[in-house]
This record gives sequence, structure tokens and C-alpha cells, in this order.
Amino acid sequence: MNMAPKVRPLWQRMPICAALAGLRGYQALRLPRRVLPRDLKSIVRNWDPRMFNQLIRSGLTSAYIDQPCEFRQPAVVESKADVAPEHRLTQEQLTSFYERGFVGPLDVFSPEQMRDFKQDLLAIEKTKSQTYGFETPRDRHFEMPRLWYYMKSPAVTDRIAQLLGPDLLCWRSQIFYKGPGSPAIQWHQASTFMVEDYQDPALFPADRNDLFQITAWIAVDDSTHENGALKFAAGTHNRIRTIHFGGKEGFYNAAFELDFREEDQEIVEIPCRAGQMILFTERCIHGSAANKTDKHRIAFNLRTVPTNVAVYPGKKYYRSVYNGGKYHLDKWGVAVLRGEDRHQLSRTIPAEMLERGADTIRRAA
Ligand SMILES: O=C(O)CCC(=O)C(=O)O
Ligand SMILES: [Fe+2]
Repeated sequence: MNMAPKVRPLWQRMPICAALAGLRGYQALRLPRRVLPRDLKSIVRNWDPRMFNQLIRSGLTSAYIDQPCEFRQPAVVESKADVAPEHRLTQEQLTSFYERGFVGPLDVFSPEQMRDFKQDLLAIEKTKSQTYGFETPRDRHFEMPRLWYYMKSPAVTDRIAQLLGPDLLCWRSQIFYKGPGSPAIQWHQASTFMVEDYQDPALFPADRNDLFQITAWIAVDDSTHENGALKFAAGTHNRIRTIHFGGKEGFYNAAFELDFREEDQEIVEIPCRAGQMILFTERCIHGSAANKTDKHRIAFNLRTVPTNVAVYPGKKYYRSVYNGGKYHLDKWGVAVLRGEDRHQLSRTIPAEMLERGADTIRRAA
């Protein structure tokens, strides 16, 4: 699929639109997929008819940002897990999460812990990932027991469990080094993270309309209006939007603009002190402004799913449009963050492997 969504010249767009219409017909008629080349097989299997229609109708200038879905509100707003009393979300926090798509800031770590941890994060910033073999801020928890130790903290996982249930997997983490003068991370949203290569989703929930993924974002530096605190468009998790190719700002390496007007939404910026956390569904439109200061704004996130969601089943690698490169999955796996994995749907890295030197870390942390 097109890895750098730009508007192509008309003579290129016409035949591609015709080919897409052909593939949509193939899908509708349920013709055998096994005869198709790998890329086309994925498209016919995973694209929702709305994804075909949007591309074809717009003459290849607009697409769904991710697999379309509409957020189904729970019948009753209540915690999905029993947790330590000090980690309980209030009824107002739960209600607000479902109505707006995010909750926070919540206190999880001390500023002193984060100040010390920041040195570890800076030390690996320009190093190659042992998991993927190139420089990437993704999934460094496979090689940083201290990062895993913080991710696994009940102050983090008990909060997520109240939204997703007691058994949780972490399927990805990311460190955000937002250096002095770094540009904005433009408005974006995701559902199954098909946005990455536009062929296969990363996540396979039983029903996309249910809540099946939570991102926990933790500030390592204070995040402020000046250095690019996270901001959300409240309530926009209701549905997945479309994008226009060739946007002004760019999302990492991809140039696109989300079809949404800031003026029409309630925008909520959430400054955090170091050690505070925001929980959100990636379906809620969010981003962060440029860092206008001369200092770093460091944060990390973990992306979590309940154990009944399969992650990258049968996949050897994926490509990321916006976080450059081909991520081979042979050293990757989900890891149990809390509870037990009774479903075993995904390649798994045993938590013991991530806990190497845990005693030393506990003392340092
Ligand atoms: O740290 C940021 O500015 C962006 C974070 C984000 O988009 C995410 O955690 O999903
Ligand atoms: Fe995000």
C-alpha cells in the first residue's frame, strides 16, 4: 500500500481507483482469496467496504485513518476489576472517561523517581533497539527492566484494569523524546492500528465497537502548555474519522490531515507533573503542540489490551508509515501486565524475561 500518502497525479489515480473497485467487487462476491498476492489478500480480508468507498469516491485523496468503528457506550458505567482501594477510579472519573475518551492526570510515580529514570531513557535514546535492530523509541521495555518495572506497577495497571478488565497484556510501549523546538504531533486517532501499514490491523478484537485498547501515557518531565502537553478533543472517540492526503503539518513521516475542525470540539489540554499518568482510548483524537522551550519533554506510554484480543497473529513483520521502517516481530511479543492470559492468542514474551535484575531495579526505583 502507499506508504507516504500524498496526492498522486490524476493519471496514476484513475487506474488505482479502478483496481480498488475491482478488489471491492472481488470481496463482495467472496471470491477465493488464496489465489491473490499477499498484499491484495490482506486488503480483501481486512478492508471494511467503507474504506474502499472512501478512497474510490474521493479519487484517492482521502481515506479512513484506521478501520472504521463506532464507540459503543457500556450499558452500566462501573469498574471492570477489583483493585486496591488507593487505585480506585471514582464514579465521576469512570463516567468522564466513557463520555470524553480520557481520564487524568492520575498520580503514579514521584517526580524524584522520574528525574532519576530520565537519565536511563536519555542513555538509550540514540541506541539501536535490541528487538528491531535499528534506532526506535518503540518497545524498549524488552531490554529495559526498569521501564517494565514501572509499566507493571499496580498504580498503573489497577487503573487500566477498571476500564479493560483484570487480565491485561502490554503489546507496545513507546518513549517520547520531545526535544527542544520539536514540532507538534498532529491530531490523530487509531482503532486497530491498521493505520500503520493499511493492510493488516495490529489488533483483532471480537467487536471493534467495544472498548478494546487503552493507552497509558506517563510524564517523565513535567509536561506543560509551553513544551507540548497532551491535548484531546473530548468525545471524538465516538467514531473513526477520515484523513486528507498531503496535510500541512505531517504526522512523523506521513503527510496527512485529519478531517476534523478544532473549533467544533471541546479541546482539553492536560498538563502533567513528572510521574503523573493519563489514560485514554487511542480512538479519541489527540496530539501535542510543538515544544517551544529549550529543554526536553520526555514521556513514555504503554499500550494495553485485554487477553481476548489477538495481536499480530501469524505476522512476521509490519511496516509503520509514520514511525519509519520494517518491524520484524521475531523478538517481539505481548507480555502479561496484570492477571492471567487464559486465551493465549498472541506470541508472548514471558514476564520473567523482562524482569531480569528486578531486585536491583526495585532498590534503585
Ligand atoms: O507524547 C505525545 O506527544 C503523543 C503521545 C501519543 O500520541 C500516544 O501516546 O498515543
Ligand atoms: Fe497517539
